[in-house]
Amino acid sequence: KCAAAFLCAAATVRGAWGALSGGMLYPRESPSREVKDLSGLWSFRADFSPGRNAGFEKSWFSGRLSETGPVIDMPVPASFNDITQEAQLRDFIGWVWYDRELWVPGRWLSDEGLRIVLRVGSAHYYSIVWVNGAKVMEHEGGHLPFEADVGNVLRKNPSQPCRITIAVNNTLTLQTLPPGSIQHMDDPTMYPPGYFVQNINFDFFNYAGIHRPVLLYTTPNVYIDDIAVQTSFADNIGIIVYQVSVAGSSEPAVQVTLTDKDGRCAATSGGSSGTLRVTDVNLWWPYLMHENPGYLYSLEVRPQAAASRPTDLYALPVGVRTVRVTDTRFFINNKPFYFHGVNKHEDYDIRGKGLDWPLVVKDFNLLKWLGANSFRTSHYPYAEEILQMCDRHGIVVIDECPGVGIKDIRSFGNASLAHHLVVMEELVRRDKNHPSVVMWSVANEPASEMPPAGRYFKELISHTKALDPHRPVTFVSNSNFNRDLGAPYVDVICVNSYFSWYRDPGHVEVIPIQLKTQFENWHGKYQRPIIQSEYGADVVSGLHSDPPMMFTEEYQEVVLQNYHKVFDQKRKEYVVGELIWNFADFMTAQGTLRVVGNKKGIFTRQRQPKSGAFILRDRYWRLANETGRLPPWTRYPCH
Ligand code: GCB
Repeated sequence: KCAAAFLCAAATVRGAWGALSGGMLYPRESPSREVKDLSGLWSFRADFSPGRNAGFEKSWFSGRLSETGPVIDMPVPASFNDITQEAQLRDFIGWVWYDRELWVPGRWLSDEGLRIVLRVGSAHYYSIVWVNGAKVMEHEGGHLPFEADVGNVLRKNPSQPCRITIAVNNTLTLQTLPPGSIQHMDDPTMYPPGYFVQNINFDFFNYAGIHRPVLLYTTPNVYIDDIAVQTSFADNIGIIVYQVSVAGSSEPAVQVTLTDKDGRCAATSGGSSGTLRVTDVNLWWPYLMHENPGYLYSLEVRPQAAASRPTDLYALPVGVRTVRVTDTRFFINNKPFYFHGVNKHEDYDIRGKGLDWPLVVKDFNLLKWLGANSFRTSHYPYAEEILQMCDRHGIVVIDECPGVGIKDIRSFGNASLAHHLVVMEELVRRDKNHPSVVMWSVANEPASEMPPAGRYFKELISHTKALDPHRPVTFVSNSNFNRDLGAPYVDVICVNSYFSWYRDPGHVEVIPIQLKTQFENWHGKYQRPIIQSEYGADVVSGLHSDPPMMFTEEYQEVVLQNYHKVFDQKRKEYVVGELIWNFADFMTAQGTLRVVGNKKGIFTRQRQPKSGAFILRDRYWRLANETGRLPPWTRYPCH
């Protein structure tokens, strides 16, 4: 099989799974750390050879990419799929190659006391990285960062520019997250020789490439490798339990200072672990729950190196808040919290899933306009920069891993579980200190009624709780409540349903009875709080019909209103949240059910509101005014 070779190439480089080493602190500048952002234009070539293996056979990494064949300009960060006019590249499966050259500052190279770290914010899906032709790292999985100390490689050739080569393969297998499979079409009367497609079980375009910034950054050789904080409070005293791991020294003394928003010292401590107490603490509150949401302190950590060596400094933003779940309520800071929010995607015209600041800021402005206090990172971890915005603006996050489309029984085996556990470790390692993250979601709509799902989710959820005992864990279900083998292990039931859409299309009148039955069944059986984690209807923006018909703006409105009636009854009992599917229209694979993508957005893909957005806006501000104790001047519509 022609395409088998490139799968083998992916298989031979696999093996990076295993114990995680080191922390994954977000690269921040400080007096001891410099950051060089390599965003911009890289050279690019997709390997269209039949086996997709020419790059390895001909060692494309050993010189400039432009020396081994034609290259095009490719922006980083961005998905490569929509950058050119070629359908072949849009739908490409296999290895793509990026490279660029840069000069590393001379003082970085001459200072042997510095580490120089190369970090990729995320690349989809399997990546191999070379510096000046020497392999420095491999990573399996999109949506999460990976890095390596490249100081030694760079110092071998200080007078030459440095060349970074990154090969990325978007092939999915039954053991990857998300899973996928390659199907070969062997009938020569129907398909050309070597024809194959990649099948996926998820409803968003499988964008690929280098999706987040590539950075070079420095730290001293004795450096802060990781910090973990756990917060709580008693009366007006905030309590921050911290743990610092310092690398490069066997017994470092550590000095910790907490400063408030105005830069005033709020508490100090010494030692690599300890407890800080803050009097008259400003708690971290969600947007619309308090007049001063998203309050962040800064935890400045300094290990004491030998007098002759430079001292590292890392400043971690810290929000003091608690999260707690009972069988009917979700509490933040001991107050009942109701999620009135959205599901999102990292998705936009041209750049696909590439991090894009104008889009990020526009989306936060729209969330605030809408009165949304939360979102789920459906269906994979979002950029750290987005979570930092959530921390600062008080937007609450359900942080989901890329466990989407687990539908094949072969994806519940030991290899899949082992990889899923590593991905959860990577996710918790990256996001554990974000006050905005209040719950982990380990999967979306897996086939959780299949026999192996019981053991799979039991292990996955208990492992996640062991990684982080302080946050609830869920997965998002659309299985039958009675046959869901994972539900017994979750802290909060998250359920998706599309009444009057996929079932009973056109019959909005069935929504109230079916939704009420859904809630009563799930709560009756599991005695857990419930979030309606998806509901909605597709709208082709600008289509109208009265009485409403599917795909018109009026139909989305009336679907929403029917759901809302039942939410209002059940939120008095045990429903703790509602998240619309979806915040904005987004691209999907082509198919008979999709009109240039999924149109269930309340905003178009270009972020213009459909009429459903105004229904939701009225509702969310009403909910906020009811539950949030807002001062009058912040209330809609004056906001
Ligand atoms: C779902 C999925 C989501 C889809 C959505 C839909 O249940 O979780 O990924 O996009 O339904 O619109 O079909």
